[in-house]
Amino acid sequence: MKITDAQVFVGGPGKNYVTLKIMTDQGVYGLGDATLNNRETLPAAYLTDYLIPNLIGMDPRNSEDIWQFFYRGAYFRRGPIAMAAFGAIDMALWDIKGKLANMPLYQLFGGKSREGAMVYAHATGADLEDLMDSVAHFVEQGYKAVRVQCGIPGMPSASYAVPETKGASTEYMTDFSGVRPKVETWDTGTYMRYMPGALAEIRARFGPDLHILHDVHHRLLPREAAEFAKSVESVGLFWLEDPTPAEDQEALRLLRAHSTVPVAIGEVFNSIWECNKLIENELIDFIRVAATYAGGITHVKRIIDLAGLHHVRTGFHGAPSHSPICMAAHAHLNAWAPNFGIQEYLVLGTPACDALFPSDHRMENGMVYVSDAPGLGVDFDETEAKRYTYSPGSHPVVRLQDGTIWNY
Ligand code: GCO
Ligand code: MG
Repeated sequence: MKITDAQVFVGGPGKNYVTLKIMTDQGVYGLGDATLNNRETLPAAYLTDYLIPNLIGMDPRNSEDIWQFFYRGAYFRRGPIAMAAFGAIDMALWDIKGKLANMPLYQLFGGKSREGAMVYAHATGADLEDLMDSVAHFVEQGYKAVRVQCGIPGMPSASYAVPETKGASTEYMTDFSGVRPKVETWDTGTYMRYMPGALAEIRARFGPDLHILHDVHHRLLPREAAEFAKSVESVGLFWLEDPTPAEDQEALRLLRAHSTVPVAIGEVFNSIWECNKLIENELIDFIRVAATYAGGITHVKRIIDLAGLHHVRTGFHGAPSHSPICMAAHAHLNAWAPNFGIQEYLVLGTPACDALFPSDHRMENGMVYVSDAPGLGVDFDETEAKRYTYSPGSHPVVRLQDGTIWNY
């Protein structure tokens, strides 16, 4: 069996999804997601210029060997661009494998460990009252878990992932007016004084059963993160995400020494080599990698298995940055993984997205039910794809009040 051709499409409803389609001489094709948010043309070029010419003629069933060929063959290993490109190929090869076996992927992994996989939504608000409305909206829809982010009184502009005005659109993370970023202002002291009380009010309003998550988005120093984690302990968070920039992994020992708050890290990691020390030293509770830029299903499965040895559960990244193809890969991994924790969930279910990526993975009452179709169980409508083109966008950048650049 041979790969005969592969194509890359960039575009989508409100997002530049990077979709790979691999064709074979047996008519079976596979789909992969190489979307690297706000840098989408780079994995697309890596695929088109270097990887696809090598793929043609390979046997698509040898997904492990193909993964190793590209990973080791690059010599300059890892990095989000390469790993997103390898990830897309890997997903597409697993999709083909499942279609050949006539089985949904979770069966090839070892079957279902659960019926539905719990997901969390993003509740946001320009202020706390606005956020409470947003949480209530998700609770009414049956969500059991929500990530909560709100504007901070006294903070000169919106803090991480919140709209600037009440009830405004949730398109707060990417500005598609070009590649020059808008600037947000951050003040750690204001955040640290306000947020613990706000989280306590959310807990008081919604009661003990709701799983509340909060994302610090890498903005605190290690000592500040330890103080913050200690101060929110009574809220009973499901997790505190990215309390510090994760380059300095030893720094988490300070947080661990002062707090039992569960910690989730890893959405910017692209290989097991960035996760292994955090996992082995049991400095985190949830690992946040994504099948897209952590090298696909083959590589993420290795991370899941390592995590399982150390009581670390999964909490895969599922921001709107990932297409439904990556989310389908996660749906299969989540159905199988014995150490599944939760899934961030934003993309599936919008009519435009469903039209471009038809699938019967189902979301109901805050749970995802995996599709039983062979392979990934998601398709790609190329006619629909013609409606979209690439539009450059950017994450905001963050500065302190005196102008110093800070962490987005
Ligand atoms: C999350 C993330 C995202 C990122 C985004 C960057 O927890 O979902 O922090 O919101 O900011 O994916 O591209
Ligand atoms: Mg995050």
